[in-house]
Amino acid sequence: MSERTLVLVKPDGVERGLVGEVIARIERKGLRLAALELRTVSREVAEQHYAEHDGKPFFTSLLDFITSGPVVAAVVEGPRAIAAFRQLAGGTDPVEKATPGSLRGDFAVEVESNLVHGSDSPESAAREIKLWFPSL
Ligand code: DAT
Ligand code: MG
Repeated sequence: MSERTLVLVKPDGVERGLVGEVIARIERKGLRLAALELRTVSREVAEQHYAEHDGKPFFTSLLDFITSGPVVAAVVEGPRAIAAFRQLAGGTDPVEKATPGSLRGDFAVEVESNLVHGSDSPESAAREIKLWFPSL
């Protein structure tokens, strides 16, 4: 059964020229791109995207970061796409939780600028795809 997930290459990844690396790993894994676009995120969309973190100590800083430069937003599809991309991404903390071989494990150090976002559940994926790509 095919699934869809929302993937972001965050501003650090775009700035560092790692968009191709992320997309190559997605395709190599056996997932497909259903949508792909370079975007600058508004504060409003950023707040909605990260609504679950509203009130946490890092929320304002997270919004500042995600709106600090262009991101690449993608809808990625394929069997088990949600969990498969989370595996490619690695854990949230690039040093403590992401293993070498994962995107964050290989290319990131700080928790906040951890290169990529991927939806964490079917409910999040549906909500995030609607937010980023309402016409899909
Ligand atoms: P993930 O992106 O792995 O789904 P999350 O949803 O828990 O992680 O958090 C969203 C983002 O917020 C995460 O990618 C980086 C940032 N973040 C999470 N925990 C943080 C913390 N303790 N300090 C600073 N930034 C944090
Ligand atoms: Mg998350």
